[in-house]
Amino acid sequence: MLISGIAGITGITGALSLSTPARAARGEPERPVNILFAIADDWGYPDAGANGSRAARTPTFDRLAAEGALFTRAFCAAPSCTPSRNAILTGQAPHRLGAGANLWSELPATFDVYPDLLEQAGYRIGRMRKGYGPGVFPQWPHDPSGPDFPSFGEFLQQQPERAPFCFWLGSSDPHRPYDPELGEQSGIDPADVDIPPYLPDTPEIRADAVNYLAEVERFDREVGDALQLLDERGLAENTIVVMTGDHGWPWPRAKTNLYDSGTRVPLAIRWPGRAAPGTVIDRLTVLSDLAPTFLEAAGLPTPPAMTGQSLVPALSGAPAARKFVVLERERHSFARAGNLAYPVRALRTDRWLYIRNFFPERWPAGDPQPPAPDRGAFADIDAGPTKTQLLENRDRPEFAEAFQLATAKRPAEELYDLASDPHSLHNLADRPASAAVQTRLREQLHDWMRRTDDPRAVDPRTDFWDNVKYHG
Ligand SMILES: [Ca+2]
Repeated sequence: MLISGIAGITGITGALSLSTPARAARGEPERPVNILFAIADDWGYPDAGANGSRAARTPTFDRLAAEGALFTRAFCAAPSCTPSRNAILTGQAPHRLGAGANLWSELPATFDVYPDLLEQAGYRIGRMRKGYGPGVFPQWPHDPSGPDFPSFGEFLQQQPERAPFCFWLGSSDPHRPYDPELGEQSGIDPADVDIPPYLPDTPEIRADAVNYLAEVERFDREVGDALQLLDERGLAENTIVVMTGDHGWPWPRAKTNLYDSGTRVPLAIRWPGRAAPGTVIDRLTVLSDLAPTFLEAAGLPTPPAMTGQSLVPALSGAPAARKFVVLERERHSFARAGNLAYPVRALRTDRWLYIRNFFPERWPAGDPQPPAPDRGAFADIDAGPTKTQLLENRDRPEFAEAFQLATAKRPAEELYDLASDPHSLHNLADRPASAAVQTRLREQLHDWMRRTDDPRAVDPRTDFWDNVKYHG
């Protein structure tokens, strides 16, 4: 087993409360740790206290970071609910999951997901609220993230003493739409909100952001309640707690985009005895790394199909070995005539972001003309006050640039130097000074796509994901 170094817990009853080394010291067989996975819906990297936010108060996230490890370069595999969650569950890059790379799709039951693998190894599994998806799963006995429970507390009440558990705490916060009353009650000062340079800075957009941050804080409180349950039951020392979100915030040029605004996520992991308190990990990490991490924690091998890499070495202090992560997207919502996808791959290094847009003739945020009577314009941008204001004022000088950045067609290749341009506003592709790095990153991306059986490595303009059934 992989657990080591934790101080033995004494004076607490209940088999689950005993730390693994304490059992080992008494000659008893080591027992796997419990796993609590808390995932927000559309929570961007900047919006946590430990990540430097002035406006968001996230004492639970900050506590997990202080008592464990804070990951500063974690990314979702795809900035869209369904493929991001599928990558977490399967430990695989979305392009390997067939229809599962699209929003509102069907995940074929042929793919192994970590909750099932843990269940087969003796874990009890469960989930609350948003798990897999949105999508359908007719071949599965329950949601691929686990059977449904009303709350973590009710799941724990039924927990047998001697079995380990794996629970998916899936919040719907801070997904749109928002309740302005919650924002008002939060007391968050709109003046403390950091408006990124790809958006106009208006009172309406600040108010919209306050409502979003109020839901971030509600998620943080909910996870805080779960930590309290672990404390009360003496389970904290033997439970891995992971807190993250499925992709960036639901704003124009963020969610569904492969810029950091869409892909970079908060991630904290508390694992007593494994990650020293206050550890900061800048290793490039993708959320498909979690499945092999959970399996290794349970003493199980990583299935060869998983493209994710266990975080156990990084949590133990091993130096970063990974040079890049690959991010991707296929079809998000029904946003283009014919329900076409907007296929993109991106390679993210410590310094560079290289993006390949496979259909530069398509509109990245959706067609300007609604593709169907019940759809809006630019339908890959979530509806809300910010989108409304941006679209209604698109011709005014103070809105025009942000509107173009969010909606205009993009070249086949983009290249950004994140050291000087963290918001990816200045495309360096096809400039002589960056030609060498562009060529190197293009080749690294293609090589990774080929090695991981990405259909677009063979046929860059395949229509496979254009034709997958949309269940929304
Ligand atoms: Ca989401």
